[in-house]
Amino acid sequence: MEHKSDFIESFETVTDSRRDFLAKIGKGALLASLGMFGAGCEAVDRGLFGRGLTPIVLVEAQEAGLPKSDMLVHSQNPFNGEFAPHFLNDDVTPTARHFVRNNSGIPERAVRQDLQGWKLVIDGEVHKELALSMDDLASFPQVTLEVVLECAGNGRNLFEPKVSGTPWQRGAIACSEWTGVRLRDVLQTAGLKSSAVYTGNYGEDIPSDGSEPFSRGIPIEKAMDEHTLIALKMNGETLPAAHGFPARLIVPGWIGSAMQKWLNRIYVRDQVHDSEKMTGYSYRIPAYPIAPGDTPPVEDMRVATAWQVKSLITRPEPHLEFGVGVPVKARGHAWAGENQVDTVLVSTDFGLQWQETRFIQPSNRYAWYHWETELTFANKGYYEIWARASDETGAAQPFTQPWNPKGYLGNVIHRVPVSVVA
Ligand SMILES: Nc1nc2c(c(=O)[nH]1)N[C@H]1C(S)=C(S)[C@@H](COP(=O)(O)O)O[C@H]1N2
Ligand SMILES: [Mo]
Repeated sequence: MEHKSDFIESFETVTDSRRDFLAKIGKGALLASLGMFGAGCEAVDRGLFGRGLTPIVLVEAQEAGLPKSDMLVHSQNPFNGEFAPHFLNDDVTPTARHFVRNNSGIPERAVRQDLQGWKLVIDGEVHKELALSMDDLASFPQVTLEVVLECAGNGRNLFEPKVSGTPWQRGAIACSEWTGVRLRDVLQTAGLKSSAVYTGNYGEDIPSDGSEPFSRGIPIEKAMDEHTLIALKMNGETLPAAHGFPARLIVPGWIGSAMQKWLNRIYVRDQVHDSEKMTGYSYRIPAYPIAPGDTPPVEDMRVATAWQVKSLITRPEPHLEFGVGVPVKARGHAWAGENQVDTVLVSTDFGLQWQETRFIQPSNRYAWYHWETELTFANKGYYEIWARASDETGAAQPFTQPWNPKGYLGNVIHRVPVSVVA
């Protein structure tokens, strides 16, 4: 494999000149100057010079085929959209049903599926800096895994009192099949120094307004886990623009924000990554339970990592009507971050009695478990189907949502209302 350290040097130079350039001219002049680089000017959210000499251009969601049909759209630019749980019934979530969560625009290169000028740089606390092409990545062993990918803010809309941020209901979650190379194999090729403790992950969606690009990181132990991937394919196909073409991280069991899209740099750090999205109240939760509405001091906040045990009811869909005594098939999924799911119990009487469910093991570690059962209602009336998962550690889903300031890691039980008629 070729290791182009001169590429890294030219990057540093370009970054510095970009900073001067941006300081000297306003945004209008910057947009006008894009003409020089042959970039179209229809798209609104544009950045310039991400890495190397190729300018990075961000485009609006429509150019990436968004929204997907049946999506509940929260915002257009940046694009954020999810699916109602009854659209998430598949064992493996098709790409057409995978939620999308973006902090900025989508790189034009992703829309064009254009690899020109793209490299994945590995630098920082490594013995050998790497700048890998897609061909380089293809030469590593390829691994395929079904992995649950869930936004840290999934379920935020269920927090009381309300919190700011995208008001995700229950659908910022999916379990697709991801194929790519082990991050470990790539880091071993670069050779980690003993000072390496964390990664700082970067993507090509660099905002044009000069605000800090979306960047998060993971501890070296998680980066070296055999299940942590640099994914190049989703459900057997080249990564779609919205999901991170040409490469993204897959960090099984952890919150979605750890899974950097449009990945172009892994900066190995000798300290916990200290980007904006790793510090303050961003993707961080209180170290202890707090009263709803309280804001703990920032030094009591901890980086959010793995998800807790959780389940979803995908059948029946809410507000259907059933006949007395007629069996109703209920079904859904369960997952537990880095733990194994143990049981999913179902209740139709507000938790007085619980019924066991048939349980289908996941196809691999970190994939969805599936559960199913039949329910019969002896009387007419209003009912709620409740599902409650527990994991191997004995943890189970709460009945009311514990509160935190940004509405992260919500795992309150799912309740589906139905009516029964005589
Ligand atoms: N470069 C980049 N990577 C990113 C993001 C982003 O805005 N930019 N959003 C993150 C968040 S918060 C989530 S939940 C997941 C969403 O992945 P998806 O859009 O493929 O569902 O991507 C993560 N990776
Ligand atoms: Mo997220």
